[in-house]
Amino acid sequence: MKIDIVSVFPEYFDVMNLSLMGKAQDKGLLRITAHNLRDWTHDVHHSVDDTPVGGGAGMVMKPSVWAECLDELLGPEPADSPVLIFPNPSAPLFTQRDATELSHAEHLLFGCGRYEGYDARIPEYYRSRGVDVREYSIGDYVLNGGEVATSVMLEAITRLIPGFMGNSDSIVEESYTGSNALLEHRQYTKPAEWRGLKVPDILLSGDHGKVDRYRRDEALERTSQIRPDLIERLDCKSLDKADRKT
Ligand code: 6GU
Repeated sequence: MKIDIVSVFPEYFDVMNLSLMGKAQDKGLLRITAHNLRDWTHDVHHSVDDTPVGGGAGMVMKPSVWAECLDELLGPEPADSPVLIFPNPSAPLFTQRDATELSHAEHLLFGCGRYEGYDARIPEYYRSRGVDVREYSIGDYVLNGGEVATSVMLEAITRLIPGFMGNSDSIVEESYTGSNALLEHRQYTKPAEWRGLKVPDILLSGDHGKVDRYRRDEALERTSQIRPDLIERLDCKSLDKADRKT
C-alpha cells in the first residue's frame, strides 16, 4: 500500500519508521511519504491559510495551495487516483468498518488540516472530479490538527494489511470487528494468583467450551455496562440462544 500524507508538520510522521509500521515498510508492504504543504506555496512567507469569510476566530487553510499540491499528488486520472482522506472533527466517526475497507486500498492520501480547518471547497472540488474523498473524525474531542488523527487512522488501517501482524488470529478476535462488535473479555496471564488477586477459576479449568461461554458472557455484560450503544446496534443474528439468557 502506498500512503502519501500532506501536512505543515511532516516531521510528525517520522514515528512511522518505528515499530511494526517501520517493519512493514522494510518488508515492502507499505510505502509512506510525508510531504510539506508549504512546498507548494510561492510567496516569501509560504502562507497556507487566510482569515475566515464571514468572520470568526482563527485561520482557514486556503484552497489554492492545497489544489496545487493535490493536483500533483493525485495525478490526472480520477479513476487511478488514491482515496483522499481529510481528518475533520466535524465529519462522521472513523470506525473499524472504515479501517477494514481502506485496508484493501492500493493508495491513500491524507490531507492534514491545521488551524480552524480547510476551505470546504477542497473536498467538494475533488469529489466533483470523481475522486473517492472521505472526511473522518476520530472522536468527540478537539485536536490541534489532523496529524494525530491521521496517525490513528493509519495504524488502524495498516495493521489489517495481510502479513502486517505476526499472528492474524489476534485481529479476528478483537473488539469492534465483524457484525458482532462487542468489547473484549478481560485477559489474564500467569501467575494464577498475584498479590491476593485470582484469575477466574473457569479459565484454569481447561474446558474450552466453558472458557468460551465465560468470555462471551463477560463480553456481553461489559459491553452493556460500558457501551450500551454497541448492544443496540448489535446484529440479532450474531446472538445465540445462550446469549439471550444473559
Ligand atoms: Cl480528525 N481533527 C481534529 N482537529 N480534531 C479531532 C479530529 C480530527 N477527530 C477528533 N478530534
